[in-house]
Parts: sequence; C-alpha cells; structure tokens
Amino acid sequence: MMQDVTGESPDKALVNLVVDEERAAKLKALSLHLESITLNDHQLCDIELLATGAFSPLRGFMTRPDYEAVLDRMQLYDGTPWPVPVCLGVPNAQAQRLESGQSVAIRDPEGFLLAVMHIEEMWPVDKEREALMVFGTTDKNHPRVRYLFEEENPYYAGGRIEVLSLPLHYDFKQLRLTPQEVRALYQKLGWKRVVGFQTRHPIHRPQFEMTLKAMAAAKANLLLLPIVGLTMPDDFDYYTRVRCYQDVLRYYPPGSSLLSLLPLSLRMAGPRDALMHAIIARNYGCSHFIVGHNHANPGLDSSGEAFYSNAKTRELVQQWSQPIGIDILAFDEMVYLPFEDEHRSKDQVPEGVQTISMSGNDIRQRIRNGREIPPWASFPEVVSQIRKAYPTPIKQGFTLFLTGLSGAGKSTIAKVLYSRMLEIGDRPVTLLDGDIVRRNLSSELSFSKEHRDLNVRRIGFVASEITKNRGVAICAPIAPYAHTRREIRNAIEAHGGFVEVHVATPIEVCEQRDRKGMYAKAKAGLIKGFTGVDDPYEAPESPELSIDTSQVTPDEAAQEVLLYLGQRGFI
Ligand code: PPS
Repeated sequence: MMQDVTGESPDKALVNLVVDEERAAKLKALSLHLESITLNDHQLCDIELLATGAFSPLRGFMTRPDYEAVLDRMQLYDGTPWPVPVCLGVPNAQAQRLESGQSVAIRDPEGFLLAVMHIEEMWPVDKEREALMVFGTTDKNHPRVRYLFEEENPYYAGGRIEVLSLPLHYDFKQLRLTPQEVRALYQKLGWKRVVGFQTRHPIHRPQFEMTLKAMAAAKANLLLLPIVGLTMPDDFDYYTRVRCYQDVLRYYPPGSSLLSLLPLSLRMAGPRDALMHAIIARNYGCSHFIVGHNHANPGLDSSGEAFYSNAKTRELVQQWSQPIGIDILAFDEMVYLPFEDEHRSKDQVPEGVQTISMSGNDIRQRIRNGREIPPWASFPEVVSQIRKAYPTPIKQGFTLFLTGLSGAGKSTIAKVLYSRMLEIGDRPVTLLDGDIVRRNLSSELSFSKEHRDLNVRRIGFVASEITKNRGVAICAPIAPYAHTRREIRNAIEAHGGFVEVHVATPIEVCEQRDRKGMYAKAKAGLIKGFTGVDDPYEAPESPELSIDTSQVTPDEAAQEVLLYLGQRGFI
C-alpha cells in the first residue's frame, strides 16, 4: 500500500506508490473492466518519478487546485513548494467519456499495465496560461512550449495512482536506483552529507572541477543524477553519456561518488525547473544541490536572447532552499586559468587574469570536425567515447530528403543521386521514391491529410533507421506539410545528417510537363485533393538546398547536391 517509508520530517518523507502483491492482483483484476490510458514517453517518465517517490510528496497526477496553485504561487494547494505541473494529458474524445470518481488503467505503449488511477478531476488545459506562468513565454522555440501547444492533449486528468509496475527498462539496470535505494546506500556507506549534481551533458573537466569544489565546500560526497528520460533533441544519447560518466567516476577520490540514472522528462523551465531539480535531489537524500551555469536553459528564443537569466535562476532556488530543505551551491561558468593550471567559477577570477574556456557545444563541434580536445577541457576517455558514438560526417549516415510538387523532378534527381552514391560506394544506399513507397510501404493509404502524414512518417522512420546504421537514404515524396517534415528532420538529425532539398520547380512548369496527366485530371475535377491544385504545398522555409529544375538539368541538380554534401564533409 502507499506509505511513507521514512520517519523523517514531512519535507523529507518519501512516498512510494508501488503497491504490494495482494493489492496488485486486485487491481489487475479490476483493470479488465476499466478504460485504458496509454502513456507517451513524457508521461512514462512522470509516472516513474511519481511511483518511486522522486516526486514526493505527490501521490498521483495533479488535481486542479494543486495545478492552479503551482502556476500561481509555485506551491501545491496545501502550501508545499512545487514549481512545475505534473499532469496527465488526455485526448478530447477520452476526456468526454471519463469522469471524476472513475478509475482508469494506465498502460505503456505496448499495453502493459503500469498503474490504476482514481480520477478526481478533469479539466480543459489553458495552454497559453500554463506556458506563460511556467515557462514565462509562449515562444515555440522553447521545446517544451512547443510540446505544450502542439502535442499536449487538451484535457488534464488528476488523481491518486496506485502503481503495479515501474516502466520497463532493459538497459543499465544496476544504475537505475530509486530514491529509497539511494538513501539506503548512504546509510550503508555512512554518508551524512551528499551533493546532488543533475546533468544532461557529458562531464568534461570544468563540470568535474565544479563538482569537486562543491564536494569540498559542503564536506560531502557526490550523487550524480544524469537525466536519461527526455532531454533536448540534439543532446548526446544517454548510452554514450552513461559510458562517459562511468569513466569519469574513476577520477573522483575512491568511494566518494555514486551514480544513479534519473528518468526525468526535462521541462527546461529555467528557474522553476532548477527548483524542481533541487526537490528531486532532496528526495534522493541530498543535503546540497549544484546549480550551474545555464541550468535548465534551452538555448535562445526567437529574438536571439537566452530564455532565462542565470542570476534569476540562482536567486529563485536560493530563496526556496530552506522550505525545500536542501542547501544550494551556485556556480558561474567554469573557466580555465592556464598560468595557474586550475579551473574556477568565472565570478571568482580576479580582474585581468587570463582565462580560457570551451563549452560543451564547442567540444561537440571540435569532435565532429575531427579536431583535438586539450586535457584541460575534457578527459581522454570521454572524448574517445563521444568520438566512437558521434563520428565525423564522412563516417555518418545521412538522409537526402527531396520535397516538391508532383512533376517537379524529385524522382529523376533522386535516381541520378542514387547512381552517383552507388558509384562512390562507401555506404549502402536506399532509394525511397514517392511512387516506390506508395506501392510497397503505403499501398493502403489515400491522399487525405492524415494518410499523407502517415506516408511521410513511414518514410521518415525507414530513413532514420538507415541513417542510424550509417547508410544513405534518398527520399523523394511530395511531403507537403512543414510540421511533418520538421518531425522527420528532428528524428533523423539525432542519428546523422538530414539534407532537405526543395525541388522548387514552379507549378506552371510542373503543370505544363504533366507527365502522368494528373494535373489535367485534377483540374477537370477527376482527382480530388491534388497537391498544388486543391490541396496545399507548404514550401520549406529554410531547406539546405533549393533547386528549380526548369533552370537546370537533372545531372546539374544532382551535382549541386553532391557539392553540398562535400562541403558538409559527408562525402
Ligand atoms: S505525399 O503527399 O508525400 O504522401 O505524396 P507521395 O507519396 O509523394 O505521392 C505523390 C505521387 O502520387 C500521385 N498522386 C497524387 N499526388 C498529389 N496529390 C494527389 N491527390 C495525388 N494522387 C495521386 C502523384 O503522381 C505523385 O507522383 P510524383 O512522383 O510526385 O509526381
């Protein structure tokens, strides 16, 4: 049953929502008669942290009074500090069928029963209000704001949950410790003071030195809590990062550090998120928490400014540190002092002293370009792990994605490129032409908006697998919708190159060519929903290349693509 597993103060009490076997059997029987909610990847992360007590004192997905209080005053309804919503979004149709007082089965995408939720409340989400209150912006350059507006469901369901099973993981099992297990380890090891460090990046020298300074300042041991849930789209994959952390652990004084993977879906909400992370670290039994430079700051907004100020993040976390029950150790950017041969927080460097620094991004770029990384910037083991997983472009796979109107010349250019890539012969090549795909992969699909999206997503999926395995995928569908193309780009860029080629032949030329007689039929009303005639084509805003085949031959067009690939180092 649900219980507090520690006898500590309410602040530090851990919640454990995993039920015992007897109750699990009852809930399993009950679930046969219940409606199911299938969790997406974000929700799977949330339920895991709820279940293990990493989100203590939450006992389920938030109800409306808690949600509103979180938005308005960064507290639960009862006054407990809590900065970000933890809500369960449900689709419209399902929200209409569900009501408070009802229980629902919570399942993973394979249908595996994870929990039963007792719904206390359902309400429509005011996305604009949530974006402004939690993220301080409605700018869709912010990945979680975009998720909120474009992917989050329109209703939230709140209520207590009883968990039968944690989401299943098959990797790094020995490193996936619950807060309860971590606290038990502290006890076993005699650790009284522990600094928590949460990160979505590899640990390079500056971060290592920062954690050492934090340990010294707090006279404490270290708990590394790397995020292995959902981070930012172009972050290093966590398998690589975990191998890096394991290598770096050997550089700490023996017996002074512990590694526990955190399946968190990052909100990237700047100050509020840093506070959330401090609460999680508190739940993992940490006495101190490190807030570093750019904590939970997702790059730049659409006017080129940082989303959050470091000073505000520090200020907020420090202001709440006492009510939360954890001490905050804030650091400015860590820089290297070459003459002194040491790293320092930038605000600790006397004026006039020379410093150098290399950000995580700089290191990534240098590795991608095959350049050396000096020892003051990272560890040789970390560099070699990253090099192995993120080879230079010549060793990466890539996707050439040709999009454009019917008759624009996509297939012909694709065929020339296919032959050229086979001639070069250093990677396996696959041609996913619109027609070929429609015949083999998508023969049951029509040209409705939904089916076009499905068709293009299927192409994207195959292309991303090919790219991941270091091959070349040449795709040539119309792919008329910008959001689907962006989705595919994001998926593929995580594994290699994505080169969008807009085959931008004007519609008049395509109509005039009309090789298949399709335009004539569409204009005569014999085909409905024909792209460019009575269905939209959203031209790419910033494709890597734009080629108008009324001006160049297919060979010249292919040559342009090959030159571009050469410039980017892919061939
Ligand atoms: S999509 O929108 O990306 O799914 O389209 P795609 O799979 O590339 O298929 C495009 C080819 O199908 C023929 N066709 C149509 N095109 C557009 N709209 C409608 N309604 C339609 N019906 C059939 C058309 O000949 C396209 O061939 P290409 O090779 O592009 O000329």
